[in-house]
Amino acid sequence: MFSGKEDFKQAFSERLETKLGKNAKTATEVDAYRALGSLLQDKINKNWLRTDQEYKKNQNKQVYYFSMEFLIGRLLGSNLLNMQVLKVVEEGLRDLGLSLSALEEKENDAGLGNGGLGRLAACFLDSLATLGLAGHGYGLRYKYGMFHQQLVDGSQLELPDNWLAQEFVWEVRRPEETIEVRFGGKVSPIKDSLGSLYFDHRDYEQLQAVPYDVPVVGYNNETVNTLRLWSAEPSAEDIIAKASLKDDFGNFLDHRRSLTSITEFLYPDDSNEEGKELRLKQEYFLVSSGVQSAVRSFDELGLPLSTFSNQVALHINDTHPALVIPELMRVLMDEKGLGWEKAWDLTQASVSYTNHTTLSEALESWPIELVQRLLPRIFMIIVEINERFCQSLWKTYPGDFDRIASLAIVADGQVKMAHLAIVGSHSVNGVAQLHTEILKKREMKSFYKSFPSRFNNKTNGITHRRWLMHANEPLAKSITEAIGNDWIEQPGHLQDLLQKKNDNAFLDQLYDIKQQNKEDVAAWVKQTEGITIDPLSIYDVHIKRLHGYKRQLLNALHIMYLYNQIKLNRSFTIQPRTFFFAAKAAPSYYFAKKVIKLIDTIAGVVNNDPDVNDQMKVVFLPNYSVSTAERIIPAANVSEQISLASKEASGTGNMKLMLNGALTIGTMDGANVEIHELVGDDNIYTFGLSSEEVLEYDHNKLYSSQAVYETDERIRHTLNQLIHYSPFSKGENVFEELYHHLVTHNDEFFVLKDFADYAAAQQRISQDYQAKRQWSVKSLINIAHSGTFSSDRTIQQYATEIWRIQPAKTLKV
Ligand code: B1H
Repeated sequence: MFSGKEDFKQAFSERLETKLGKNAKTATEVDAYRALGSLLQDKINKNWLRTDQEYKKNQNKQVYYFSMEFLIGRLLGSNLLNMQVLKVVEEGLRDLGLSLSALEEKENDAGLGNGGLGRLAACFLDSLATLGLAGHGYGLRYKYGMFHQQLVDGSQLELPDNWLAQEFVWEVRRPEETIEVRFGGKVSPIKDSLGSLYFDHRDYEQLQAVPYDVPVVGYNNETVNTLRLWSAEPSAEDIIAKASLKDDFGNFLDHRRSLTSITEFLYPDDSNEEGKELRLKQEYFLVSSGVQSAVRSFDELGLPLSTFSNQVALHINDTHPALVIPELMRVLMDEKGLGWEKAWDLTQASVSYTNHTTLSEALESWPIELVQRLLPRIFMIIVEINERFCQSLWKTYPGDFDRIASLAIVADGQVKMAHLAIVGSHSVNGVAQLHTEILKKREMKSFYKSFPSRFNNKTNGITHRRWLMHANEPLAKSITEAIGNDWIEQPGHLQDLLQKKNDNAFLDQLYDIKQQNKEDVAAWVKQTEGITIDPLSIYDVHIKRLHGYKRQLLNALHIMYLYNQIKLNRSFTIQPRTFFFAAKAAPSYYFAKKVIKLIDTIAGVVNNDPDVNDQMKVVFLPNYSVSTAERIIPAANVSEQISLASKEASGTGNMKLMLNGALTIGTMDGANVEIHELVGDDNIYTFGLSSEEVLEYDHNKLYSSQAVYETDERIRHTLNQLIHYSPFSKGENVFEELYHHLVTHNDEFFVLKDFADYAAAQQRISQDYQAKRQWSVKSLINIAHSGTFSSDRTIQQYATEIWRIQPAKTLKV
């Protein structure tokens, strides 16, 4: 790489000069960032080419991970880390009067995702490359990523995220690998002279999918995989055809705009299906370009088509890319000439599917009319898949119309994407034990009965390289000093930390590192938000998308309650706390936006009231992003994971916070259940209804929020402050709907039901935090058990149990 600091300095200065015509004195920080990125890209390119050649030479099976989202964040820091040149570069830059962390700040976050699902895809890529596995991402190169959030008078304002305005130094445009994608038109079956059937597709609209490849650098090895992001462009023929209509140049421009609009922006609706035509176009655009490109790479191997599924695995990240199934069928039949059965066997054997949610509002289904109009050939294939599937059901359950209707892929005027994904794949997995059990026992029960061996669990994971080694360098360093560096490549070794449970010097060190991180955050909050916070207070962190089921409202009401206690009873004191929130609401999610407004209002009241503000502060960090998470997580003491049990499929923020020594206050939901199992009762604060109880209450309509409201005086008083004159309502009726949601409309997410138990758990935290040494031990136990949640573990399981792949032998792992 670089033979030393001086070597780096020379190469860097040369690059500044040759690329930008600058030197260390005249260069801006952005210049320096771009020069550094381009220099690293040179180094990466060598291994990138080699990795590709080795995979081809060894005929390694290739995994293509199809995802509408890759929330990769910044790449400079993690690439430097994985390439093992962080120190050399940092010191070299310092000699030149530049600060690496300042340059890192100049990189725009690649915010090509909503939240957990997209970030998971990014962590998986890091682990695939690190384990030397041939796994690549297929995604979309959205011109505008996740919107920028601003708070104006406490209300969320969405601003476009023009992240490509500044050059994205890591991508390489590869026009020679362009793929044609077709929409619309008419398809008719035609018999040729030999009597065989083919499908004639006319009057379609043709688009070019141009790939932009981003290298994915493995940690301390020679593997560089590819994240291929597709961008929509009008095809050359189309431009010529339309441009020749000279008198209609305006129409031509409109046409061009409508074509390129496919990859214009990321849909910002986390867990909520909008059903927009453009979204379906995006999904098919990703799927068609990815499938065709995977098949093209397979063709280059010169192997018989019958070996396709030994060479290629196509993984779909939720149902959004489920059209991979009919698209691969189309290519295998219409372009490669296979018959239905052979094509179907290869398709099923290649495709695997991960489910990420059981929320009914997030389940994708598309109107028949739309699918037929936009994708006529794909629709024909879906109908045929459905026919054959229903016929097989009829054999097993003759006469059972209801069952067959409930399992059908095409029913009620809709194409049900989850049904398509299950039927067309060989593996269906949930993302945490509890979630997979719920899929098997409830949401997908009938499918599970028909294909039990298809269902399996793969508990999510996170890359400890980004989330510990990069985000919290001092902690990583101190862990290595304590137990050596085995944990870096085998995160299970973090368990060795348990030996340090009674080591006072080490526990002091843990405490001091956390304290320093808290001070850094206090300085940053002061600078960016103008709020003074106490670094000795408990940092209580609730960071994730805003959604009813995630229950930010429960946390907010509890803060109001604490505020009231202190105000009413001057001898009542609490262990000082700073409550952090960060959350984006989907732009059309009215309820979620009201909760943001409430949190901001509470912050205004609490932070400006001298009676309470030496004991509590509330901070809403705007524009939650990967970079914000990297700042706040290392400073957290308490991790809020308080979703209504059964609703959060897994969660991954819970894992990142645990890895950084925060203690979880959480319901027995998603992966919290597995955290609890690992750390034991004493090292986590669990509360609330269990998932069975929730399902039971829901099923039998047993819950009455009104009854809770009437019996619990604390709740009644707090809720009344939303509608009566109070410091929070200020006599206006801004929060009336929240009140009615909770009281009149029976509180869909059981906030009132779990309130008392939550308050009690919070009180235990306040008490326990005072025993400083004991708290550090708890924190250590959490860190020690977090190795289980490394995405290296998760990816190893996907590799052996689903994709059946092994590392390339000739690359250094
Ligand atoms: C998750 C989504 C999601 N589940 C629809 N489902 C989307 C659904 O744009 N859309 O239409 C976008 C995202 N995201 C999350 O996945 C779960 O809620 C988390 O519990 C889980 O940890 C994460 C990763 O598995």
